[in-house]
Amino acid sequence: MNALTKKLSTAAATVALAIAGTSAFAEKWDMPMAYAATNFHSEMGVVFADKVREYTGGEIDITVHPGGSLFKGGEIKRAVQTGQAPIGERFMSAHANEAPLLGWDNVPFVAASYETNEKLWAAAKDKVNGQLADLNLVTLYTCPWPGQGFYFNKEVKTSDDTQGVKFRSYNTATATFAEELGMIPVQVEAAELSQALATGVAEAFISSGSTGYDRKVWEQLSHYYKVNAWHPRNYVMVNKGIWEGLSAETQAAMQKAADETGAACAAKSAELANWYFEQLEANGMQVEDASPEFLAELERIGAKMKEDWITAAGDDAQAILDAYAAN
Ligand code: PCA
Repeated sequence: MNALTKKLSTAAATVALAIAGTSAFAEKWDMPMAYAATNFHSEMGVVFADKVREYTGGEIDITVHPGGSLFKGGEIKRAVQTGQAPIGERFMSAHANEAPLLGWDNVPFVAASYETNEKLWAAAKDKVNGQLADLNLVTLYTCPWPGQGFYFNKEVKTSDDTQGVKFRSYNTATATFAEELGMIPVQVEAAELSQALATGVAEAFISSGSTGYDRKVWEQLSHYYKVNAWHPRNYVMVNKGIWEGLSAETQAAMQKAADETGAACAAKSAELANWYFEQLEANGMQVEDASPEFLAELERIGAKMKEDWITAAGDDAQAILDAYAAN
C-alpha cells in the first residue's frame, strides 16, 4: 500500500465509523507519530495501542506509525483534525503559532522539573483541552520530554559564542530564543535533524538528551549544556467527531488505557533523562551545566518570552500561571 492509498483507506474507515456512529464492529485505526520508533514516546504509543485493544475487547485496533512515516510531524495535527487519521501524536507547543495557549509548556524556567511540570499541567489542562476541542481535537494523554538544553559544535560560555550560529528550532518559541542569542533559526523536524546537521543546514539546537541520542548527534556536535529550561509535552489526540461517535463504554476503555499510558510515559521519561546524558558522553560529547553567565543570559531572555506568551495567549495564560503559583 503506498502512502496515498493508506491515507485514503484510513479516511474511508474513518467515514465508515462516523456514519455507523456505533462501536459494534472492530475498527482499524492508523496512529501517526513523529519520533523514532525506539524513542520512549513511540514505544509508549505501542503500549497504549495494546491496552486499547485489550480494554475495548478488540473493538479498536490501533497500528502505530512512528518516525513521521505515515504523516510527517508537521502534518499530523491537520490529518487528525480532518479525520484523515482518527488518532495521532504531536508535539503540543508546535501549535503555539496558531493557538498561543498551546505554548504553555514552552515558557522558559517556569517549571523546570518533572514535578513542577506536572503541577503546571494540572493548572493548564482544562484550558488547553478546551483550546484543542476548538480545533476539533480530544486529548487522550500527554507525556513530557526530559528537560531542554543546548547542543553546539564548540564550547559556548556566553552569547558571544552563539552569534551567527545556524540553529535548528522546533517551534516559534525556540526560534525566538535563538534570535535573542544572535543565532539564525531554521525549523526542522526531529526526524530530519541528522540530515540537517550533516548538511550544515543547522549546527546547534535545543532539545533533550533523548533527541540527541536518537539522532546520534555526536557525529557532528561536541557539547551539550544542561539548562532544563522546560519539559515540553507530546500529546495523543483523537478527531473530536470520531471520538463522539464512540459509545461511552468504548470512550471509558480508551481513556483508561490513556491514563495508564500517560503516567507510565512520564515515569519512563524521568527514568531515562540521565541515561541519555550518559550515552551522549559515552559517544564522546561533553555534557555540562551551562555556565552561570550563559544561564543568566538565558534567564533574562526567558523572562521576556514569558511576558510575550502572556501577551499572545491573554487572560487564560495569566490564569494558568496564577493557578500554578497558588499550588
Ligand atoms: N525532543 C523533540 C522535542 C523536544 C525534545 O526533547 C525535538 O527535539 O524535536
